Amino acid sequence: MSMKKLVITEMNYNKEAYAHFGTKFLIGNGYMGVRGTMEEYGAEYMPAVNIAGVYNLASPEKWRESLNAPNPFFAKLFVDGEELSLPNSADKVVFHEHKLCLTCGIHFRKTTFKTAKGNVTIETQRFASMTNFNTLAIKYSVVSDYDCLSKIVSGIDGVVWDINGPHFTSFNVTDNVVTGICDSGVSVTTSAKDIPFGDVTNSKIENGEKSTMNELSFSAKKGVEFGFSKIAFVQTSLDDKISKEPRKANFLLKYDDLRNEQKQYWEEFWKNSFVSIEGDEKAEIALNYSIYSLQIVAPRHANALSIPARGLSGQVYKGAVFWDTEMFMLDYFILNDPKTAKTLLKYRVDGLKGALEKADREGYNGAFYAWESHEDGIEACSKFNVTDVFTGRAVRTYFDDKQVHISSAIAYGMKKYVSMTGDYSILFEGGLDVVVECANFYLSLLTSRIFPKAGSPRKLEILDVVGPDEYHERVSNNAYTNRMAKFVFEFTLEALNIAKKAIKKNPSLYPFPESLNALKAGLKKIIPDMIDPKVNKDGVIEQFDGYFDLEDVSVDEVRSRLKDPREYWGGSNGVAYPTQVIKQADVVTMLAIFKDEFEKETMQANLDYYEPRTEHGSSLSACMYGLLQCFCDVPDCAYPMFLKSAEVDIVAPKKLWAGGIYIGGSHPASWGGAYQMLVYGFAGLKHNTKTKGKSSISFDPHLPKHWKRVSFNMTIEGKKYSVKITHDKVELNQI
Ligand code: IFM
Repeated sequence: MSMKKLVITEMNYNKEAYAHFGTKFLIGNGYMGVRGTMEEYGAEYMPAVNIAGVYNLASPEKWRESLNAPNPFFAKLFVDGEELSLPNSADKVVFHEHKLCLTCGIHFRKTTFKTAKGNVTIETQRFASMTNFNTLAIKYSVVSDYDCLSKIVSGIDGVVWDINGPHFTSFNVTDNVVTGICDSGVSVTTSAKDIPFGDVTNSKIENGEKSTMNELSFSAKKGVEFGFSKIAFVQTSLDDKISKEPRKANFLLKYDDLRNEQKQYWEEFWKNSFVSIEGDEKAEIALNYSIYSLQIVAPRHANALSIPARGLSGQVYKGAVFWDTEMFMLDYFILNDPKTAKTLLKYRVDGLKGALEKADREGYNGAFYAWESHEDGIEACSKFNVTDVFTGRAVRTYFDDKQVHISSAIAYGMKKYVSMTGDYSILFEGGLDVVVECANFYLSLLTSRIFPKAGSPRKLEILDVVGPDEYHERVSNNAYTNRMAKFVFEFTLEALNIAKKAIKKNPSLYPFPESLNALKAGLKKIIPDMIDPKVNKDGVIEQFDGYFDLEDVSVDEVRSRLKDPREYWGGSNGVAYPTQVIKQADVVTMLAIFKDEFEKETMQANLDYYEPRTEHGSSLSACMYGLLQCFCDVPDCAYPMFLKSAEVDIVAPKKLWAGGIYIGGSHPASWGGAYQMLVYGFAGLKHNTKTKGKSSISFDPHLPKHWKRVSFNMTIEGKKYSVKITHDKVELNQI
């Protein structure tokens, strides 16, 4: 597969775009993400070294969230006493280029300032090492076209951007080391070593209360480069718990060696993971950007860790893990990096404790997984999760206590992993307990009416939930939730059968208590009694009881009813609530998942009905519509949905506020959704699970007209394949 150089570039300085570019130019390595902000930016411009899996609550009236480490990339330039920095010196900028090289995993910046005497150019390159997980590196060079006396202040800035902070209530600062300490005892240490180059005339260290800075003075000659390289290390007090290996500060590492390693890592990575889309460079770049982005948030350093809904781009959504991982991102890892896929699922095994506690707290049995999950499955979602923009008052939301479909996503993830990798080990490492407890949870949600409507049989229903469309809260018989609950029952039976067989061969694998036989018998009886979705005369499935009776107006009409663009559309006060306008794919998600159970006409009828009524207010929406459009063989309609998903963080964001809450940052579910669209939608991959010990791989491609050929590699059941698809040919080769 030929691989072009993949680079994302922005020319000219745009002060207003700092939040968007911080996300768009993100680097990371799974241990941490570093926002693509300028080196000289202070906390108000949202720089962040966001750490995976480490959380803190700053004070009871705030929300628990992930931590940002003291920033070792801070640097500011002074030339002949004049500060040259952004945004302060924006009026002096004569050239500005901001680049992210996906091919080598390095962030570049070049800015030329015009001073009274001539031009001064800063060039930086920096990366988060893919081979040394707690390690960051930067090279900062300056060149002027006149002789000057310069100073670079380079250090570790402990004044970090926080949403629900400040988290560090005390600091330990010594030369080139800053430790931020939270009241909980959790601490984060950033240490660094600067190696200056050029004619250094003086260097001294200034330690403040929260920061340590090197002041490097240079006597600079016209045209001669000066600056520094720096290797930095981030460590947390939880490293031993989270990481596979202890994380050390290794000051023997050299910038150039690390950079070479970094380039080699990415070269190898792309050899296997580049997806070629001949005939559409824009789509190719966007999809590979999504793949790069998934790779930089993949927790390869950990045994059991997952990916937050905003990746490692900051603390939005509390740095929490959502159903986004299992429903949207997991497939990419299953097909490309099954080890990481297992790490993601093991996070849910560790989270079972929190899920059992949540179910108990809410009055159910089994495992009720968190809507916003922190370590050990703790629910991070507040019962008042949005703010009324007019009164400033917190509004009661039902994301955490009624979004019961989250548990089914975890079981669904287990099923996908087991069947596509052929690796059942996860079931015996806690996965089976997860699945069984999810089944117990849904069993405890089932209700049957004592007096069913005349003529209708007594059926099992699930009442009072929030489905994927979060705008309509506390609804009954959400078609998606009901089908997913049924899926959990079905998969539990399958998983228990797998377990029984494996235990026969190796009884020490899993203790199979008698209660599981009883569960099996119970599930078999219950499945046929579950209520079927309600379908109207046109084949449209009702999203929930009473949905068709709601006001039928357009998305634009509902939008026009907003009195403030930051208003929350959902909940009983929201503009969408009394209407059929929905936030994101709901019935459509169900159809995309269970496509083999429905006729094409039904899928198309539902697409036609729901698409005009969907705001796509969530980045999880477009890819599900796009997938279903592919399954309905209308790939050219699916194409804009694909671009919307793959380009989500490349183009300027449209919606940054929901009910007074900032929701900017990166969108891993959308990246994963774009990947699913490519592989399952356009390429039409089908992995048919084992019957009589055999499984098969087939393709039902639906390429957009202007695409010539799609090529990618994938791993299924431990075998690696190369796939090449054109409009009239499918080539699948084991490699
Ligand atoms: O998980 C999603 C949810 O479905 C819609 N709101 C945003 C969450 C995080 O991406």
